[in-house]
Amino acid sequence: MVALESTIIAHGMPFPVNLETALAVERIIEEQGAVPATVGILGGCLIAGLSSAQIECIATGKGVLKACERDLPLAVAGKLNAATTAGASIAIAAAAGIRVFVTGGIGGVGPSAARDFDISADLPAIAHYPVIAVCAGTKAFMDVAATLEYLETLRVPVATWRSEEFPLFYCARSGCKSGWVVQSANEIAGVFAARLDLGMSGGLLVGVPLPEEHSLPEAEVRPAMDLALQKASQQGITGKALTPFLLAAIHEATAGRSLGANIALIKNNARVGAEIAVAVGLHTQKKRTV
Ligand code: PSU
Ligand code: MN
Repeated sequence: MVALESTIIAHGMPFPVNLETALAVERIIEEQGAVPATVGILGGCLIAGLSSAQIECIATGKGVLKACERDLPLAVAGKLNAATTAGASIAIAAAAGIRVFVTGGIGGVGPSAARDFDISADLPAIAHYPVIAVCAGTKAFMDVAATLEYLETLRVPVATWRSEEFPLFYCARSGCKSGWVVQSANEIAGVFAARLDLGMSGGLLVGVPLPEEHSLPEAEVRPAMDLALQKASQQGITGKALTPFLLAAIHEATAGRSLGANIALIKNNARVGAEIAVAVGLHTQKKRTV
């Protein structure tokens, strides 16, 4: 099974591409022989495996909360509808026994974390739950080098998929080396099994560069990001509102090209994630028969 998050649906992409992309991503996972499970909260119920109608509800609903992990009890007690972030989705996926999670970009260490402590709760969730997280990097406006340092502190092994460099979301390369280059889904499944065997609970992170033909030049993305960050600071946007604000501002500044890249990368991640899920399944089966 492959878990998917829903914040990208409710707060990361505009309607109707959000809905079309969410459903297309599920189809890609099925075509690879795995089972998709989009995660979200409806009427206070934590759900891993939303139906298409429920996904539509998250994609179109007004007032759908963005729930990170600390918001889960508030959403349950308040019987709310909420989209779950990567971290919250991983927590719910782990409770459901799902071992692989796919998203576009995870949250990371913010560009001024040394001053404002803006470090995404996605990172401790990846460290804590036994789930393999597949992404195209941290969102590009994060400090990638600091995010990789912090993942080391949190004891999260970080792999890069058939590339030396950790990807930069809209761009295939970030200039940061991962130190662990993987060539196959089977290799990831083997390391994940070894980690569990060693009694080290927690997950792995796999960075998958988006296909070169969809990669935006850094010279185009960097000014768009700088402009977006400047706007956010002028308008006093902080906390959980910051990521959705920046994604929309970058979309506008690149005349929609960032959205095209975002759609391409999540579909690509879904393909790789499904392959990993199948490998993890085979590994577990083999172990049972030994
Ligand atoms: N990347 C995207 N779109 C998104 C997100 C990431 O391309 O919408 C969401 C994910 O759900 C991620 C969350 O978990 O942003 C991180 O938010 P924050 O930076 O507030 O932790
Ligand atoms: Mn944040």
